[in-house]
Amino acid sequence: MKPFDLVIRGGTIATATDVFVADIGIRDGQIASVAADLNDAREIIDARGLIITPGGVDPHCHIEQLAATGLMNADTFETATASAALGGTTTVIPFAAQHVGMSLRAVVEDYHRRAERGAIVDYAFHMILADPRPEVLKDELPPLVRSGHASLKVFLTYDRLKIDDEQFLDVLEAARTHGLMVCVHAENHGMIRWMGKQLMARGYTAPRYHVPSHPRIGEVEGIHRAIACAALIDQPIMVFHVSTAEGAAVIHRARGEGRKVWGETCTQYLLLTCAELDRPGIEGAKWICSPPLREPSDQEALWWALEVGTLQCISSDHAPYRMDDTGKLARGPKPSFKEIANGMPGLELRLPLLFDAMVSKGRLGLSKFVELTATAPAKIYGLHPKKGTIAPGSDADLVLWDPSRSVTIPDAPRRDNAGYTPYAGRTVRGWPVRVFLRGHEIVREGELRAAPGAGRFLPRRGGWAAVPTGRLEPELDPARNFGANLRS
Ligand code: DUC
Ligand code: ZN
Ligand code: ZN
Repeated sequence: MKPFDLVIRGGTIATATDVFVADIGIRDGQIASVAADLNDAREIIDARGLIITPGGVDPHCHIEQLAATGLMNADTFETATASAALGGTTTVIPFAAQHVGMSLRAVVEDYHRRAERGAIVDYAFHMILADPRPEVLKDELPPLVRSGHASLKVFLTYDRLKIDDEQFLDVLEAARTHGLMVCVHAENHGMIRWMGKQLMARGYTAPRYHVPSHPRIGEVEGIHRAIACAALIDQPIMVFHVSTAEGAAVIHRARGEGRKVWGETCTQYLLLTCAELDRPGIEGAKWICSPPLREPSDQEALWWALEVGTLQCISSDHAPYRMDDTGKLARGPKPSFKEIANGMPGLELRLPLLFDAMVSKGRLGLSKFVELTATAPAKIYGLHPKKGTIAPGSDADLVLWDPSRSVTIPDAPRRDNAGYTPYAGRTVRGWPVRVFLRGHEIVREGELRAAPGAGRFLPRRGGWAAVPTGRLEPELDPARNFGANLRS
């Protein structure tokens, strides 16, 4: 047997199920062995005292994405994935965003070109369907599925993105046919528009009014409707960015009834609250995202939902807009809350912030940290066991953490293009000091060692065999379930 290319010796290895000390032998970009006393290697790294986790999988981030308003977000694939790498994330799933009238095939090709040029970490895409007209679903979707695209996102709100219930059912049926996961932005559009008008009419225009303009009950209704539509078609869905206790409770109940529903929340809903938007002037715009930041009690409920498995992933929902006329202030220096681009940066700090909260401060612990930020997203989106774990045969995507290092977050992050971070001034304990992608060291001590283009596309098969929990059919059998609702 030829020697290992690299042995990482004596680190504390954390997977979603175990924490143990061992050596990791790497050959040809993959983990070849996890065992004691591995020796025959061209290079050996001493990792004693460090914690080793799988590279993070961020299953929801917006990169070089054109919004329906025509605004381009602040990051390119180069800047976003550099920031991902520095924070220990080695796989991202951004979006290929169709807008009304566009060809889905052309959109996906365009995002492929951009990612091939710029990506520093590995990637797949969720296809956003804003215009699921028959030729898109019947003619364009099947070849895209065959070329490795296995998930979609739809919006139940946003003026130029939202689809109605009938269109949603068409998408769910097409997804079922091809075995795709359907991710949903689930908020009630009419409530958001109506509340926005009421607030504006009363002169409530400051950033903080973004919060009541997305009423909590609107999230509850959106999630409930998404689950009901999915149940009619018998199609699994993932509810993105759950922000409220009540929203999580809807998913909890539905899963208890055997519904095929999964849920994620995001770093910001766990670590920030709507109080951030109360800052004077326009400053609160930095914290505008949708759904909005909520209350401390929601944070507690979301942690609980993660603990018991109601929610399975923590993503960044990285959606960077600068505080200038290219981003948050594109509609003028003093925009109303309705005119401010939604989203905040988060790719780089997702893992360090969560390591601090979950490992250093002890909330849910190391294995749950790995599960929520790497293993479960990899499983749910068809990337496991290549990604998301430390085991023979998996890609050697590894993060070496110094658990005792404390870092105070500076005003602006080092690599993304947002120009600010919502977490400035916080001190976190535990820091990713070395990051490996397929056995190559891409970050050492804050220095990026990989070039744009190093990231690879990760084709995924349709089908839900890899989903970790819940009542999923391993294979698509249209005769088995579909139509039961129509017959009864
Ligand atoms: N909300 C979204 O739905 N997407 C991007 C960012 C945001 O705030
Ligand atoms: Zn969304
Ligand atoms: Zn998003």
